[in-house]
Amino acid sequence: MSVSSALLSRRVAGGSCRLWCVIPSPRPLIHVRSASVAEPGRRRSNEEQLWEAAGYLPFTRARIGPFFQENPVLKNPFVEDALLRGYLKRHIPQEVSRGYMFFPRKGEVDGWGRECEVNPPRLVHFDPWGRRVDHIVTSHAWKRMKDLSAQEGIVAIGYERSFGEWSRVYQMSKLYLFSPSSGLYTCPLAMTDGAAKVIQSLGVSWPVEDAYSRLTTRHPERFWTSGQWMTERQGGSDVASGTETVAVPQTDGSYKLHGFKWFTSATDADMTLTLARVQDKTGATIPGSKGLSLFYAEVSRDEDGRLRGIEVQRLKDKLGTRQMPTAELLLDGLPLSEEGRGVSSIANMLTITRIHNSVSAAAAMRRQDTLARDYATRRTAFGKLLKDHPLHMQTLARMEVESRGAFLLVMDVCRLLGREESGVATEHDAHLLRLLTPVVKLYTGKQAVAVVSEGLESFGGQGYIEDTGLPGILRDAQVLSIWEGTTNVLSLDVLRCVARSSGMVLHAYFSHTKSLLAGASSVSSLAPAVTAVGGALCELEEFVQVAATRAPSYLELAARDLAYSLARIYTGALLIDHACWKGASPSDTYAALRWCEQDLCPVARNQRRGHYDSNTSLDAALVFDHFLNKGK
Ligand code: UCC
Repeated sequence: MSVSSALLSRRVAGGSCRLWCVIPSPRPLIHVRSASVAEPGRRRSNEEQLWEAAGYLPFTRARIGPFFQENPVLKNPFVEDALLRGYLKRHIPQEVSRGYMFFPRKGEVDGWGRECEVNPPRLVHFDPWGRRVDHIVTSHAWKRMKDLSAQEGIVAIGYERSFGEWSRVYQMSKLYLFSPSSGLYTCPLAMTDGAAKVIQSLGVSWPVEDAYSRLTTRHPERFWTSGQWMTERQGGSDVASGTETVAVPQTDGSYKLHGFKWFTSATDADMTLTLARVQDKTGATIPGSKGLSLFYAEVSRDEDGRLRGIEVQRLKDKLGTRQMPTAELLLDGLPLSEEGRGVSSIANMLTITRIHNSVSAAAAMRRQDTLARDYATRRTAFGKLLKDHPLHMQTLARMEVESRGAFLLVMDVCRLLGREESGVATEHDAHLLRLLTPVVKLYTGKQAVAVVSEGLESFGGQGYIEDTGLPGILRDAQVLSIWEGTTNVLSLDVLRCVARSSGMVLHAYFSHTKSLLAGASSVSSLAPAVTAVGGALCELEEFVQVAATRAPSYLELAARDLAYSLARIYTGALLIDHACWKGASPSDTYAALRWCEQDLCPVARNQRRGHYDSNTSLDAALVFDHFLNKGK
């Protein structure tokens, strides 16, 4: 059989031009490609002419061939998410029947989200006549996101409380669906929700009363977003000593604010909550946390279009979240109306924004899983679809387990928040909420980066191509472990709440986790998972007993591992509990089993290895090794 007839028979049999690559070719592929730029005057061989006439050289004469990889398709995220639907059905069945109301304009919204990414905000410092105006120009899509957020009640639902103690779960489920399509509009929404919570908890009075109604309205024309201006040049973590901004009392009882806010997200907000130190008559301020007060300020412009009391120095050039304006602001006489209680007052906002952050983290993982799963049904490699490669499925299944765990952990914290806000929380619930807020934020922030990165890889090279929209998901995920407290700062917050509650938060944790396990004690299919979580809980209790006898530095070194252990054990218990529900699927059981196979209690493991005893100097020596060995 001649080469060309062999090719013909293979082509007919395979029906795909990809087969050209795997059969012996008379010429290397590169020669075939170069035929489209044939050397002048060179006659094509008879063989080449024959192949071309038969149409078997797809890459000749600048033709790029007929094959195009199918892109992943985003279907209805609510319908596609079995765990979300199951969770809502279990807890708020009436909402499931209205489930399709989540995202009536899904495809359209996704397009706006993309537009926010490709048309990022820009800063116009001067008007055409040279006057300083500092306009932050945002895309049309960004403004539409604001209207949509109001209409869908993404903040309002948390305050309307139509679903009683489940209102936060309902609100955050909507946010979870909206977040990956929102073009980062979830950031201003997080701060808006946090500001509403602070105003409500401090007691509403004029002019904050009007602001509160605007933050929580469903009417786009009245809806306001809020900023949270905390971070100054000395850093975002150590707010207590890093805040230089001063508030100068005015004769009418208000204040003027002077300072430099170094990292203000969603700078196009209508109002903000911010921290400053009140100056006394001599101009002195009190240092540290005790000297900080919380202020409310409206962001407005004078008749010349100039921001009142604010100069926008520049927009930040960030790794991701470019859809959202983050600026450096010089506050020079910003009028303020209310004085509060500083850090402890803004802590309510931190709780809310940290929960929002966690919802966005779980949502980013889910979005990546959904896209990767769809792609696996479209992409063929090594002769079969990706979904038919067990190793690829194992990878996606591991991502799925992480995403499911994150979702249940996040929703459980939302459940606790809802209980607290609707007045049905026990003291035990309140302790659990305080402990789990930093835990869920720090753990899901890290998980999101890992899962989204893995998901990107599952697209091969296409995952690295900017206009697929996939790289942006990874860039945006990276902020989740940084914003609203880094992993270590939040680990220390875990220690703070353990200390301030004299251990009561841990007591609530142990008893609730045990009660979750108790419900599964007779379910044989879950036995390995129940044994693993039960064993890890015992290890954790032993760790706590030992740590309580040690110096604070011991616990500080263990803080991150402790937080991870709290997250993994509790999430394992939640997965087990969900798998015991009568509507659960075999996949729910499998997810619980897989989750519980990991090291659930790293703090016990590292304690046994002596990691918290005396190795701080060894850690430092390792990190600075090149300095110490210099000149040797
Ligand atoms: O601004 C930023 C960008 C906003 C973007 C938001 C969008 C996110 C959503 C995205 C979705 C896609 S980023 C700013 C980031 N900065 C932070 O998050 C701050 C990180 N640092 C901390 O969390 C620190 O631990 C501090 C600032 C809280 C530490 O301050 P202090 O003053 O040193 O802390 P103290 O002295 O321990 O606590 C002072 C008071 C105490 O109450 P009182 O005075 O009543 O005894 C504490 O119990 O504050 C209370 N407190 C808390 N209460 C401290 N932390 C908390 C807490 N987490 N919950 C409740």
